[in-house]
Amino acid sequence: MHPVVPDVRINGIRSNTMFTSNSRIKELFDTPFGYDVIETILYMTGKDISLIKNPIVGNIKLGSLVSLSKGMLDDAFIDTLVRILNRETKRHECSKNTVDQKWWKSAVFYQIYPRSFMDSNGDGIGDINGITQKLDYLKGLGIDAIWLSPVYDSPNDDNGYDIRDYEKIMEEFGTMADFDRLLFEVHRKGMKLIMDLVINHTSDEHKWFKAAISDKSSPYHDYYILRPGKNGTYPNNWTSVFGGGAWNYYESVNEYGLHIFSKKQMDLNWESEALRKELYGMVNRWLDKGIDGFRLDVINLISKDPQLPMGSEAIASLVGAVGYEHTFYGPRLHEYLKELRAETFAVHNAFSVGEGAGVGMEVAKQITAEGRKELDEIFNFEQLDNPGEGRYDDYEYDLRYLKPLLSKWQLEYGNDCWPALVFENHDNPRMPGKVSNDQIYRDKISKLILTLMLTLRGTPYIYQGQEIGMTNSRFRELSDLRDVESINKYNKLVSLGKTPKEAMKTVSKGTRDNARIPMQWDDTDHGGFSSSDPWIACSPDHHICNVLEQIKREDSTYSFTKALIDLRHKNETLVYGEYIPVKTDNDTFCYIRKLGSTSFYIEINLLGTNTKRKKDIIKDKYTMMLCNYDKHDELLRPYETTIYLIGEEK
Ligand code: TEU
Ligand code: CA
Repeated sequence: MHPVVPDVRINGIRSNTMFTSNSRIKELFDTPFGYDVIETILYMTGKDISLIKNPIVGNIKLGSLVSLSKGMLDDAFIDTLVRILNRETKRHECSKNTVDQKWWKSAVFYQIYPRSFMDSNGDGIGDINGITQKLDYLKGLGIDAIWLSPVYDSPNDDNGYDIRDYEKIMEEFGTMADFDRLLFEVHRKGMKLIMDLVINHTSDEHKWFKAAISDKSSPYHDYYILRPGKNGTYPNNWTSVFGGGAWNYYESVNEYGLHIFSKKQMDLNWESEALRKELYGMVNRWLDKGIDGFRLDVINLISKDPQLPMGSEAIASLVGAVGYEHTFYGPRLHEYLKELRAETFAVHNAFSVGEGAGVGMEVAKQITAEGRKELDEIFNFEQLDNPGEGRYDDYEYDLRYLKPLLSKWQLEYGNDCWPALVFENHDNPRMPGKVSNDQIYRDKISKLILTLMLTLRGTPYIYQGQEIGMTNSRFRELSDLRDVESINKYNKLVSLGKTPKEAMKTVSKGTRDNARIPMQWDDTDHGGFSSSDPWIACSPDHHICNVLEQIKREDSTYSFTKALIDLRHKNETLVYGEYIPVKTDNDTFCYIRKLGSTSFYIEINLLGTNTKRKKDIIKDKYTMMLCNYDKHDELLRPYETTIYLIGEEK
């Protein structure tokens, strides 16, 4: 059982570890969650830490925030905050020991979204044999490990993130024999393969769910979060991340089932030990096949507060879904992660990277610090949008925000935690399109982002197409969209009074389909992806941006990526070296990576205008290793990124 929060007041004195509404703002700093919340607020509002250090602010009692916020926050909010603060009351103390070397720390990962990568049989849908055909391409680029988005049997309400059968391959993607061959070939070529593990929810077509709603006394009933209504309506006010309420009604049992994502993605009840055992068995069967690990989908959501308390509207206006505060860092999350690891990954020495949307750095430490034996790495997504903006918002991404954010993770994440470096994935529009629609800078920006990923400390996850600088598409009408989340979003906007054109403008910008258009292999009709019409339209952009053309061209994004990977492979300094920030103005991001007597200097212009170089580049001492311009210049040019090896002065 999870620990029960003990009485928080002993003889009227606050015990060392427990929080109440009488705790003061400055005390939040002691806890991982409190620290993250304060950091996020400061980051979003552009304020710095001195605000909290100010005794007037620091001494404010949490309970007083209700009246101070003029109705923005309520007692329930403070109550929830206190509850989460008490979950882990001490921040993790990072180790300063030398970093423990692991294959996944030095590996360059590549994410494949199978539906859009390569279609081998001409039905317009990417498949497993298509991936196998392209392994030499990946090997040629220098990729060490592949993360495969879900390939399990699924009705595809959310493109495979709604699993119907964990132990079967989706028919459209091929067979288990195809998968085995892929795994064999990946290993034969000296690469690793990790799979996506979606164990927060299953499809409503999964046999467990069907049994669960057929009969309340079925042993599977307890596998899901099925509850009777309250006062003639839903069990609580939670909403789905994909829009609308989070509950479906099932007449057969006269109960409601929880779904944080689509109506067909039913949340599993991790409180059930039988369910957990069942999941571990399945995970172990995959690991027995020899796969090298997993990327764990929305893994921070698996523990829900079992009371299912009402969600705060105030929080919902910030995070997008009502009730998220009761699910994103639940009471038993750490316990479940430890158990999952011990029962599965630890037995097979397998790698685990979790997806942790909304998880800040301090909570991330609790999840990934080596000694705690939970996960190896966690994805956080703060870098994907500017503070206060979301992917549907109409704004131009300002790269300058990256510097304080990335620097913080580089300097403070500790030697017993290892960052994951992600800028693109199947859930977000592409970076070059976000920063600037100006074609002249597209390749500079792509190369800039890749430089960050391959020269900062952490494991880089390149998303398919990122290596050629693929960009966002245009979706003109509803029928162009495929993603359930954006279709819901469109319908909601129209129901709120937007014209179809206005709604499409917003949705087209932020839709996840931007990242899901077919991989651009060449400039033929379907971009070399398929011999027939693909399941989602290709972008005409494949005529100017494709693998075939870029492989041949020395100054292409592809060639740059390959050279970057090669540089990293040949220089441990870029993997394990110390990160040393170089103090400059906000418009440039410069740092050194140093290991033993080897140092690299990385110089990046975050703006689309010329500026002065920030350091004297002594000719004899600095050897230019890579640059996104063809020759060196006195000025640091728009979005320029240059990597130098620093040697002894000659
Ligand atoms: O994503 C979860 C997640 O938090 C997102 O980034 C999500 O796509 C976004 O918030 C929606 O508004 C994971 C998968 O990566 C995503 O493709 C799935 O749809 C989702 O989980 C549900 O399985
Ligand atoms: Ca196919």
